Amino acid sequence: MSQHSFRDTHAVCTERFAIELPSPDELVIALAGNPNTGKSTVFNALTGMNQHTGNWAGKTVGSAIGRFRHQEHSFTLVDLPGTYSLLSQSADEQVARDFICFANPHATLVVTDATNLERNLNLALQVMEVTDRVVVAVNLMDEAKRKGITIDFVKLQAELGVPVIPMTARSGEGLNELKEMLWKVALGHVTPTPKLTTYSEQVERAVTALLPQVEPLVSGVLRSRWVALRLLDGDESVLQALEQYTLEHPRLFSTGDVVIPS
Ligand SMILES: Nc1nc2c(ncn2[C@@H]2O[C@H](COP(=O)(O)OP(=O)(O)OP(=O)(O)O)[C@@H](O)[C@H]2O)c(=O)[nH]1
Ligand SMILES: [Mg+2]
Repeated sequence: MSQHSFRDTHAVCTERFAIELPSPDELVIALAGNPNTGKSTVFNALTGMNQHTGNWAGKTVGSAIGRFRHQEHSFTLVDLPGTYSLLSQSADEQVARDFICFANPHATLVVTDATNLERNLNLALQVMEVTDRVVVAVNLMDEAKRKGITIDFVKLQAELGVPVIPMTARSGEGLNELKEMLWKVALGHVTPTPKLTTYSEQVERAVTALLPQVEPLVSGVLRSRWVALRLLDGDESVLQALEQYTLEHPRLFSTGDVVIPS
């Protein structure tokens, strides 16, 4: 997925997720993170009263949808249910996964807890496999300070390859920096270059073998490495979602079976 297509994002948001976007140049931001990291606090601080609850196709789980403006641009922010992993199974977690993986948002913000960074970064690393356009917010910096935790942000950003913004959402600290970075990433003024996780030699060999088959099916729609990894997982729920959300792209899974190397 190299170039961002506004048309695709807007079509998928409207048709699949029942999210009405007010104008054709609206920027869509997914707001993800582990439970209790301050996502809704960030969401409320950014959108104020300008929000409502979304409820999309077949899911009982709602997501709050809000809007804000920055640099003459209008943003729609989707506050997703907390999740530890994109490979999880609960209904809430599937909502988060489906939006991040299939809605093609202009940027995905992963809110993390500064006092529990190692566990929280697992989700960030997974999101970075799906899309380049990731911003990581390290929230609860006040708590981290209180506990004597210091974080080397220059190093963290270099290791991840995506912008990292320290913040204390409760007091509004870091919010302006966050908005500025979301704007830059959404419009391509900043191009993150995520450092991707390398798996065991066996898995990497299987991915390499699959890529030539997967690439022509998903190029321009999904990142082929991510799809190859999911095919290797054989996770039924992800595979179903892949089919469900890519029906408009008949190339996907319709040109014969992908042969998974053993
Ligand atoms: N000290 C401190 N508390 C915060 C900060 N941000 C959020 N909180 C608090 O953390 C708790 C959880 O915040 P939420 O915004 O509800 O977290 P969430 O990620 O939306 O939680 P779920 O939607 O349940 O996953 C609340 O009590 C917030 O007031 C912060 O920067 N510092
Ligand atoms: Mg919340």
